[in-house]
Amino acid sequence: MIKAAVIVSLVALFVGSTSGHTIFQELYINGADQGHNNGIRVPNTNNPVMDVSLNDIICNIGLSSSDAVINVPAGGQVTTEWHHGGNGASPGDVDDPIASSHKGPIITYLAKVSDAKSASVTGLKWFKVQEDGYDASTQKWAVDKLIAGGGKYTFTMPKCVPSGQYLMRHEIIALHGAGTYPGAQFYVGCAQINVTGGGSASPATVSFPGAYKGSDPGITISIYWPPVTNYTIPGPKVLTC
Ligand SMILES: *[C@@H]1O[C@H](CO)[C@@H](O)[C@H](O)[C@H]1NC(C)=O
Ligand SMILES: *[C@@H]1O[C@H](CO)[C@@H](O)[C@H](O)[C@H]1NC(C)=O
Ligand SMILES: [Cu+2]
Repeated sequence: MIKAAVIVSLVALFVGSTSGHTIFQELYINGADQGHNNGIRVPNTNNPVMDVSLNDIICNIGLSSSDAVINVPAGGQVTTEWHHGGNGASPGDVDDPIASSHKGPIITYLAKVSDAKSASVTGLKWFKVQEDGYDASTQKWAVDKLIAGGGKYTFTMPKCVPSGQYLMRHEIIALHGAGTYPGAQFYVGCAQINVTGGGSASPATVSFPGAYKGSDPGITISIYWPPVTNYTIPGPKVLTC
């Protein structure tokens, strides 16, 4: 009974928390800083998208433009950087880079485009190149790694991704209020990249909106009780080379 009471109060605390949002705002390629907001369609708000049926779910809303296209060697290390506000790290802000309540997966998709700096975000065909959900053995979510990294999260661009320009849709799904839909919070941004030295994969693709449903087990889920043992990351299978 005591356990149940604690869980109920924790749920109330987390669901009531509206601050602690986050924005994807910087890229590092093999450790090299590509510059603040450079080559990224950055949203003008740190509020989450909550309706998976809207175009907002593609790359977020109020997007900035950038003439930069970031070269990403296939097989290279891609580090993304997120912060609570739009201007980088805010020391002393307990909700930077994101509130610790905002547990959930980190997922990345690519869509082939002919000109990444000008491509429209609608009507694209996306494939998943990275996903990181929940590790029941360590009880850590992908977001816990992001927080431990001070807002930085690193993954490997699969070496078989064909060379060329892409929009890279990078996403955190915060599940603290996801017991009913709408409730999951989607933090999304899109980078403009140019994969170099790539391979010859031809992965199956999905559309946004369309790839996610409110009823997906990884989108409507209570992460507090019962304990999560088998979190299912939403969307298609990740590309393997
Ligand atoms: C993408 O990379 C290729 C190979 O290095 C280069 O020739 C091309 O100019 C690059 N395109 C952009 C938009 O940066
Ligand atoms: C976990 O597995 C159960 C039983 O197979 C399933 O009903 C549930 O939807 C799964 N949960 C997630 C989050 O995938
Ligand atoms: Cu939030």
